Amino acid sequence: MIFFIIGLFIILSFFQIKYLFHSNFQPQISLSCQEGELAIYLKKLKERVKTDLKDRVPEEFIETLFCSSKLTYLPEIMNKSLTWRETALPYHQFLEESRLKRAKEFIEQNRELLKKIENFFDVEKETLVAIFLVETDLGKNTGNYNVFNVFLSLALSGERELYEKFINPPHLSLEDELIKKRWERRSNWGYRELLYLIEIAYKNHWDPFSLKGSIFGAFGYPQFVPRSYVIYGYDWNGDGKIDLYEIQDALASIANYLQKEGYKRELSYEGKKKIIMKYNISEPYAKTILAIVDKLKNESY
Ligand SMILES: [Ca+2]
Repeated sequence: MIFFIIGLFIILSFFQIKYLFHSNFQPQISLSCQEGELAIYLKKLKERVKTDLKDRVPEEFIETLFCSSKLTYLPEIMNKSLTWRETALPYHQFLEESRLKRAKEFIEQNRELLKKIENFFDVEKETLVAIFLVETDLGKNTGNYNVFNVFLSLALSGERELYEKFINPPHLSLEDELIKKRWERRSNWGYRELLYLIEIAYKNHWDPFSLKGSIFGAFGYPQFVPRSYVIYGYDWNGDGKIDLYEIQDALASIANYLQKEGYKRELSYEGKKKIIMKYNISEPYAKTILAIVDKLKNESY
């Protein structure tokens, strides 16, 4: 009997450890440019960034960033990036009456501003507010991940040795060609976004470590990644800065994004869906946005 209990305990412990490792265990590894096993990878990345941002960002700025005490390697980001399934997200919650009511109130409170933006970009105010609602719950939830460390981590996870040491669950082996391709794409993307972020931070005098966002580095009310900030960010209030945490700039930036991708008020349902999927490449997302638009236009709360 005693052996049975010990055996059971061992089996349970094993499952618990396994569960913790795969589901909740999210290591954060502090990085130092001076010492530690990751210093060599950090240095390599820093030199690559310096080369790619030559003549655009001074080397001293990059040196300071890559020696910050806030640098952290988050292996979970690459892991999540490889397994993310947008279709599994509970978008239906955004069609709950209480949320729609708040969206409607938001339209009432900002009617004049929304109307001006709508006419200027030819994007309905309901579409702007629907995106604002789904992305950040009307600005309530803009994410808690350190955006700089998110892109730094994706770039570092592109080092095969680091991937195999810190991530590498059996179902995401780089021996699998499809996984390998996705891994390369995701780390290259993270690296490019890191470059954009460093350049934006330098030009705008931001501390990039103060920027918080989603697990994949989307920040501000519209949840833009740094590249989107550069291409679609819009200074609506004319203070010389594009501030995605400021309501006027944020709404105009969403409108500018959609317009630049071809959105027009007169487009068909399918036409609009296609453009919204350029904002977020997910059909359930686009359908949810359009369902919210329909309710905001046609129902009173
Ligand atoms: Ca502004």
